[in-house]
Amino acid sequence: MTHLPKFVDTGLLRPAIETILSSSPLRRMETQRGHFMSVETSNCGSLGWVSDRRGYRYAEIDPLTGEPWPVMPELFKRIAEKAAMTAGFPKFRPDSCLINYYVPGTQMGAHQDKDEKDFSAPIVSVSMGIDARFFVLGPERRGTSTSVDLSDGDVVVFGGASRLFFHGVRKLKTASHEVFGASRWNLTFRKAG
Ligand code: MD6
Ligand code: FE
Repeated sequence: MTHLPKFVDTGLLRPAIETILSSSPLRRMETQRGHFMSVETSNCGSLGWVSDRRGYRYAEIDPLTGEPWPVMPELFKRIAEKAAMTAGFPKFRPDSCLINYYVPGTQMGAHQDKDEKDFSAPIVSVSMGIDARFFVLGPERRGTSTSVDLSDGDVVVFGGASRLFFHGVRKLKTASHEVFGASRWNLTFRKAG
């Protein structure tokens, strides 16, 4: 795992996110067990990550709108590819960007990202807004975790051995960011198809 602190000027991303969400709004996805995630989610790119009572998968169509997901902005691609290159993955070409929206009190449980076809491609994550404590386990869900505090503009690249490590986000503390207010955004870029 590579942590690139302050790699992105996130203010530049905000208008693009607003445009995406005006077509494919944020929503809370249901899990196979019938719980709703606390984090709100949308996607852009040719494939989007979805979860419902049938499980997790990538879909070409947004189930909320019945339309394809919004196109991935060139700016997003450039940032993701540059971060991947910096971390040693020069061939990374994302076809999917998952947008997660957190407010204080929300969290993301320990999970593995394994719905993509090719695990040789990394996942690039961009954090915006208030800080979060990201935790990383290993190839199994148990054991002691390593923590990384992620701030606005930080990028994490999960590739190679860490690609399938379990990880998550601890419950967000109350905080406010000058541009994003009491919220955190995370973009994860994937080669899903
Ligand atoms: C988050 N990130 O930071 C959640 N997954 O809000 C992830 O789940 C993640 O940061 C794969 C690779 C990098 C990540
Ligand atoms: Fe993940």
